[in-house]
This record gives sequence, structure tokens and C-alpha cells, in this order.
Amino acid sequence: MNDRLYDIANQFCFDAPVVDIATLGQGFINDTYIVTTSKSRYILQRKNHNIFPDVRAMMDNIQRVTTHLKAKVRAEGGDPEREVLTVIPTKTGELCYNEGDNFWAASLYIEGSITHDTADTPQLAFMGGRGIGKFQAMLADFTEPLAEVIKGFHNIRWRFEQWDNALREDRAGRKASVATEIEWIESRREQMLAFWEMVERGILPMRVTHNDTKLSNILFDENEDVLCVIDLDTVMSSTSLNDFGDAIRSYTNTGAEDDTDLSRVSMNIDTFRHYTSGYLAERGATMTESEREWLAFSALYITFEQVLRFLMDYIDGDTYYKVAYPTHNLVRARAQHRLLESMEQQYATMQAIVRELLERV
Ligand code: GN1
Ligand code: MG
Repeated sequence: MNDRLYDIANQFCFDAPVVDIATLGQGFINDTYIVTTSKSRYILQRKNHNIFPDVRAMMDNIQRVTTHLKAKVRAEGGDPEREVLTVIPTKTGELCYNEGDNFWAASLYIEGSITHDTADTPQLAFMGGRGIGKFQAMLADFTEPLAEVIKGFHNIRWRFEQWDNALREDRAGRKASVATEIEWIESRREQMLAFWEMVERGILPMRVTHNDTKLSNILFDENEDVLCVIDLDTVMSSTSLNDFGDAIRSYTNTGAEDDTDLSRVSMNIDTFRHYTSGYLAERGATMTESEREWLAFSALYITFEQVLRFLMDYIDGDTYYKVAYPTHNLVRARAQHRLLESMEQQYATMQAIVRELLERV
């Protein structure tokens, strides 16, 4: 690894001199390294400044949320250094190190932790639900304001503003070729805005949301128990229903997010049940009546939003998501639309499962 990376690592308050730096994973957004000192291991990340315009505000969100979580874990007799992400400050006491256009941040590596990419077993779906449910339950009494690190992230009113603009500008000249897909969005506009209006009117409360609840963002220990939730970059205030919805979108899909064979794509209702069961066991007790009522719908809402975002990026000429081939965003939009249809077909069953499981909490 090059000297520059060692210089950067040396800006942080690690416990001993750095002896090794290696690349970790292949995230689409940040560059991640594992730093070894003579005593411990750490995670070092170059945060993507294009996606996160204010990295300092993002790190401040993370610091405040993890401080709250650590107090909870300590009170329960747990180990806050294993059950919560620990931000390592720089030697000058900052939460990130800024060098030119780059922002770097570090955290403690949790030894012995395991991650999973797909919810292949009922147990993994259940434990994933527990992980996010517990994260949210511990933050149910967190009332400090958090910075909006990505504007209007799950705000469909804002997404429709961007959408209307994209259609007006038709920057890549692709609009005429996707008339059918545009109709998928327009036909659900009122329904989706009505959900968001409940957030705007306070019927659905604002809470701390993680905003990237895929299974691989949960660390497990060697007994397959949840250790902690990682990747807190998108922690913000919104309706926590969307963390549930986005997990359902990613866990239950029987196909790939960008599947070209739509016959493979559907929502697996058993996976839905297992995730929901784990989630409600931890979080059911702290949910309001309206949150309970709209929980299942959040899966449709987030999947719809994803159809809109992929299609909009296709119409815009692929400026947000990385694409592997020219129609990639269109393929993603079609596959997510197929998943949305499958959820719509099974919506009554989803609601019945939520009601049944809520009776047990
Ligand atoms: C992006 O790169 P990843 O998977 O962490 C996106 C999510 C989308 C997802 C779709 C900051 O997340 O909102 O749901 O792609 N994250 C951001 O695969 O835009
Ligand atoms: Mg992420």
C-alpha cells in the first residue's frame, strides 16, 4: 500500500503504530481499507464526497447516534465496543480527516464478526429483522435533530420534483422509448404522495433511520447472533418504516435487483414473515398505531421509489448509479417494477401477517 495511505492512517488516534493497510470489500460508494497496528485493527474509509456533500455533518450524525447507542448497551450490561460502531477521531480531535477534496474517517474493526450477503435461511431473515428492530428500538427515545446528509432521500414529493424535471428536460433523448414505464410511475403518483403526506403531517413520526438496511450491513458473531449495525453514513431523521420497507425490498426478492429474466423476480412471502417476525419482536412495542398500520405498505413505497429512481437515472443519461451496460438502469427499473407488482398482489397477506405478529408483542 502506498505511503500516502500510511500518512493518512497516521492522522488518526490509533493505539499503536500502523504496520499494514489492505483493501477491504468493493463498496460502490466509499473506498474501504483495513488498517493493522501492532495491537489492533481498524476500518479506514475515504468517504464519497460526491454523494455526501457535507462529510463533517455526516460524521457528526454518526457520533451522536453511536454515543446514544453505547449508553443503552452499557446500561444493559453489553459491550459497547462490540455492539456499536466506534468512531476513531483524528489526533487533532476531528471526526474526519480532510485532505483536498477527500474526507477520511476511521472506526474500530470488530474482531470475529461475520457478514452475510443474502438471506438464504429463515433464521438469517429473522435475525436481520431483529438487528434493525433493536437498532431502532434503542433509538426510539433519541430526539436530537440530525443533519439531512442527502436531501429528500426518501421524500417522494422531492423525488417527483426531480422526476418532473427529468421528463421536461429529457436530457438523453430516451423519454419516448419508455412511455410504458413512465405510466407505471404516474399511475401510482397520488397513492405514494398520500403516504408521504402522513409523514409531513406528523401522523407517522420522525425517528432515526439507518437508510441502508441490507443484510450485509449487519455484523453477526460466531453464534450467528446480531452484534451490531454498520454503515451509518446515511443515518438521518425520517419515518423508520422505510428502513423496514427497504429491507423487505432487498431480502425478499427471489431474483436479482437487475434481473433480466422477470420470471425469476417476486416477493418471497415466507422471507417477509421471518424478517417481520424478528423486527416486531424488538420494535413492535415502541411503534405507534399508525406505524403499525402502514408498516407493510412501506415495502411497496420504497420499491416504487426505487423504480422511479432507476428509471429517472435512465432518462437522465445514467448520472447517479454506476451502470455496467447502456440499458442497465432500465433493466433495474423493470425488475423492481416486477417486484412491486408481486408485493401489490400479496399486499393483503402481508398486512394479515403484520397484524398476526403484532398480537404476540
Ligand atoms: C445505493 O450502493 P448501495 O447499495 O449502498 C443507494 C440506495 C439504493 C441502492 C440500490 C446513497 O445503495 O438508496 O437503494 O443503491 N444509496 C444511495 O441498489 O443512493
Ligand atoms: Mg451503503
